Amino acid sequence: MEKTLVILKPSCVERALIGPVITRIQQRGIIISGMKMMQLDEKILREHYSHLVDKPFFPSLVASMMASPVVCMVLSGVDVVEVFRKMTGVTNGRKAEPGTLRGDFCMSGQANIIHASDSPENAQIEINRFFKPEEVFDYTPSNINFLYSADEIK
Ligand code: FUP
Repeated sequence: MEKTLVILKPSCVERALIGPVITRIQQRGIIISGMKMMQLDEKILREHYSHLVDKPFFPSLVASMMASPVVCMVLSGVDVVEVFRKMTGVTNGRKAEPGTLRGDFCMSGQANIIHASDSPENAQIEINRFFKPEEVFDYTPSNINFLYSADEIK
């Protein structure tokens, strides 16, 4: 089943929004396949945000991502990368649609509570960056037949 990498950022952890965000993930029927708290450092953030290192906001982005521990998650589901990007909403929380996680829970383009992989290819790279293989659990939840029809998961 497709997987995506999600980070609940310091703006999520410090604002006590871990619970509400996880509730929305589970209410949607997305499977949690891995989850751990981590303190990120500059090395991993330079890799993770390599497309942004030349931006003027990069130092403040790195500082914001190191301001507290984060919660890293691997989520599984059919088309989960696309589904979860839609649930996340656009980068700037002020522009994100109500009903999205950013649109409901934040007001910032940097303190925007959550990271979500933007393609299946990047998801695999990002999962390998933040998780060891033995930290990702490829189990089938007992309610799987109530999450999908048989032909959707064959
Ligand atoms: P997204 O995929 O929505 O997380 O967006 P990007 O990969 O473009 O940006 C990654 C992070 O850089 C954002 F989540 C927050 C930070 N950022 C800023 O701090 N300022 C900006 O103007 C744009 C992005």
